[in-house]
Amino acid sequence: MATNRTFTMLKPDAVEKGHIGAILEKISASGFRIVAMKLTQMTTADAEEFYAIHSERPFFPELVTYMTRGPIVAAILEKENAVDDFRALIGATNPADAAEGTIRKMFADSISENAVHGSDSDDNAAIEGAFHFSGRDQF
Ligand code: DGI
Repeated sequence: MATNRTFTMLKPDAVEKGHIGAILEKISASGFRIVAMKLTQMTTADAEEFYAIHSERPFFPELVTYMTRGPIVAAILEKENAVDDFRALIGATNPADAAEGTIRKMFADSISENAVHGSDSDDNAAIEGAFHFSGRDQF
């Protein structure tokens, strides 16, 4: 299976609760190599662009407010089958539906504050990684 990359954000709720270390530990222990990483805060324009696909959904204003209210950890991760394996590691969008041992089951409280993002395709991983990192920031 090919080595490829995915993009993740540890969202404001996870950072506020002090879960950065525990989540990164779980990501590393699951075999992902950190290719790029930073603590940053999204502007309203950033969040509206990043989540543009959801702009017509009723939860969109709440999503933008949540994602901009404090710092996030943005990172690019590398592993064989990275996109699918990382989606499996984080679990279902709604933590109530997430499997035991997944990051959302362990660290998220609700569908609207679900602790972590993971790209849903190789194409989106490349787009989302480039949204946050230039080529020279990727190792
Ligand atoms: O790829 P995911 O993050 O698992 O899910 P997604 O791309 O469908 O949605 C992006 C984010 O939008 C998700 O992590 C949380 C939020 N969201 C999605 N569906 C709902 C939602 N928030 C609320 N409040 N209600 C929803 O139905």
